[in-house]
Amino acid sequence: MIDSDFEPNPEDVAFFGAHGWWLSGLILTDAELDDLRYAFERYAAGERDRQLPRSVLPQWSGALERGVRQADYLSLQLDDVMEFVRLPLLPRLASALSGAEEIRLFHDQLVWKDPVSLTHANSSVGWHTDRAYWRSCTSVRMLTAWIPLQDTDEHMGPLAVWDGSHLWPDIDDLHTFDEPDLASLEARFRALGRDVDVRLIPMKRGHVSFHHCRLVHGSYPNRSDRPRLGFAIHYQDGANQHIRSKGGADAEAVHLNDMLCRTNADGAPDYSDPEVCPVLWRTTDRQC
Ligand SMILES: O=C(O)CCC(=O)C(=O)O
Ligand SMILES: [Fe+2]
Repeated sequence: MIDSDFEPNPEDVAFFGAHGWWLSGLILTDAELDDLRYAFERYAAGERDRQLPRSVLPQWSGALERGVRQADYLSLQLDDVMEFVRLPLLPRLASALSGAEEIRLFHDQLVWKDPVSLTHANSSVGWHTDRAYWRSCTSVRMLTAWIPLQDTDEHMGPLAVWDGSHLWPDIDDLHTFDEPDLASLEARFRALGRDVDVRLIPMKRGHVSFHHCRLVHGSYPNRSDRPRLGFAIHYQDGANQHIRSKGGADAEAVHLNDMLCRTNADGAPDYSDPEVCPVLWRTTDRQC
């Protein structure tokens, strides 16, 4: 049965705190997921309801030659996707799991994996942390909801995590989403004495998983005969702000939001710009 009013209990919150991820029961309806899928098909066909404030990306980015492609900011371009992102259920769960009283949108991304074929032999997503891409953020409590658009069993490249790795000290620079050699990345951490505990999270359509921004995660190739679509909604807490910091190789950390958000009085990107990063949940209002 679908439980759209689901409330996490203290054990769920403690599980998220200890493991860095959490899997819901069936909480999304067929109608919600059908509308979302239809919106993604419209996007693939080149349709948009609105344009981004600036054109910052091509229609698809990623490793198209390996069968992995991403589309960003679909909520800002398609009304039905924004309607889905604004449903209170998922931001409410993000608030409960992270302990943040206010949840704002930070970014969203569709990851589309074609089935394995001769040309698309390695459609893995490299082990990475989302935090590595968010070094321009003050917050380390940010988190992601990952929503499969179809039943996603262990052969289809479901989300995979390194259990408990959000508590490790040395994962903040792991911007290796595009690095398909999963075994080498694992070997690097095993050599440091880390206990890499890979957990696959097979999911039914209607399930949602959440992961902490410091949790190492990725996914193996899609060995089914159908595309694997996963929609990630990335959340920031109300206190999050832009900060100047090093992003890797001495360059300053930059996020695409820096090109899209309005600037504050100091000229820094304002991650609370309601056009780009709307408030999705406030515990004090119970709903926005
Ligand atoms: O869809 C995937 O395989 C990766 C998703 C991901 O990196 C994320 O949701 O943060
Ligand atoms: Fe990620």
